[in-house]
Amino acid sequence: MNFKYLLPILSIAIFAISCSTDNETPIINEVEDLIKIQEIANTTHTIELFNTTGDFKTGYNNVSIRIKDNETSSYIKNATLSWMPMMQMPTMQHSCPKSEITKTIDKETVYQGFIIYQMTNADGSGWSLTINYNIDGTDYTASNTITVLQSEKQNTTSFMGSDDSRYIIALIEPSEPKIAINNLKVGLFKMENMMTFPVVEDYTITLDPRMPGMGNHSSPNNTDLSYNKEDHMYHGDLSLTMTGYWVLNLKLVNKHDEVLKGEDVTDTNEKSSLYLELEF
Ligand SMILES: [Cu+2]
Repeated sequence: MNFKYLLPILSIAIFAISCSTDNETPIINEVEDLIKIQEIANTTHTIELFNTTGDFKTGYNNVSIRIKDNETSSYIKNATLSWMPMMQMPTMQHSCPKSEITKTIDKETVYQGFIIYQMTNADGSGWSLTINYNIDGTDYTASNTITVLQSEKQNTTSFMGSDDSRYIIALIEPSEPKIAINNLKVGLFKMENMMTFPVVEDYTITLDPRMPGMGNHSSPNNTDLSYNKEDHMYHGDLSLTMTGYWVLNLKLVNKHDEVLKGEDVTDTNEKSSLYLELEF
């Protein structure tokens, strides 16, 4: 056979092979209902970060993650991941509370976890995010700066308890408050050091929601928050009787019934020093 016939046959063969390879690994989109926050790339992979808003904000952030192979553009299904958010301050750096990263249930290419940014700079700067991951026994890392915007309302706060420990508390649910008894879900973490923020177990968080704009009235049928061993969060009933701005006055109580932070709301004390806010 003449060489000039061989070349087109060869290229058709290569085309056919690459087509069949593509067909075996279709690129599936499992993040259609999410918005991309940012990509963090290295030479081999691109880490894609998603949530429902497309922004990182102070407070609780539920994050979905995909790892794209830069060469094949396919998404990795069998990675194990961990992450380290870091804030660079003028004189030191610190991390924040975060979960482990697990495969999202019923998804092949999506992993998820949460990060609770307790602060940010006015322009959203200061934070970086490092993703460490392992695929088929090989370790990789990808890192970049991220933007964390300031939430309008106080949905998280960092404070010193009377036991000289620093704590971080964050509002998780309701993400869409309703005029109803809402399932209130709060995360509580101890700042063990600049990098370590373990969950605090078996404390109690008392709840007294008030509307400062309307004579500081409360609502009926609220319950204090107790620790749930299943999801490692605190749960209680939050009664919201009307739309508007609410202050959730809290007191943090340890296992020995000692109040570590916060005060009762009274005629002379409008607000606890420990509180979260919401508006709807
Ligand atoms: Cu900071």
